[in-house]
Amino acid sequence: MPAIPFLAATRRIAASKIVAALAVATLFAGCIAAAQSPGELDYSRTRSSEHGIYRGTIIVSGDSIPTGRLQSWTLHLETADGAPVDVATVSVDGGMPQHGHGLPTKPQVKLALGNGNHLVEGMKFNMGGWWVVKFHVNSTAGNDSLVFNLSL
Ligand SMILES: [Cu+2]
Repeated sequence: MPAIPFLAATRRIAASKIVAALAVATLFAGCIAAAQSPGELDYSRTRSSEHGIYRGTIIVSGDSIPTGRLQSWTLHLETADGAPVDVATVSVDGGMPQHGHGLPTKPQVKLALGNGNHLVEGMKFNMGGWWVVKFHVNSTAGNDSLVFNLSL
C-alpha cells in the first residue's frame, strides 16, 4: 500500500508550505507596521539634552531632509541658560529603532563655526521612516546627549 505514505508526505509538504506562507505574511505585516512612525514623538529641531545641560538645534539646508544623499548640517549648541558652546567634543550616532539598523555613514563633528555652531558632515539617510539622531556632547559644562527624531 504505497499510496498512503505518499499521501501523508504530500500533506506534510502542503502544511509546511502554509506555515512558510503565514510566516512570510506575518513578516510583511510587521514591515508595514514598522514603516509608520509613532505619532506621539517630538520631532522638534530644537531639543534639550537628556540631562538638561544643553539645548541643541539642528539646521539643515532646505526645508526637508533628503534621503539617499550625503548632506551637511549645522548643530547649534548652547547651555541650558543660553550661552553658546564652541569648545566641545561631539560624536554622532543614530538609526531606525523599528528596523534595528544604524546610520549608513559615520557623521563627524570636527569644525566649530563660532557662536555655538558646529559643522556636521557626512549625514545620510538611506530610506524614509522614523530616524533617531543622537549627538553626544562633552564640554566643560558636562556630558550629555541630544536626541532628535526625524520623520523622513
Ligand atoms: Cu530602515
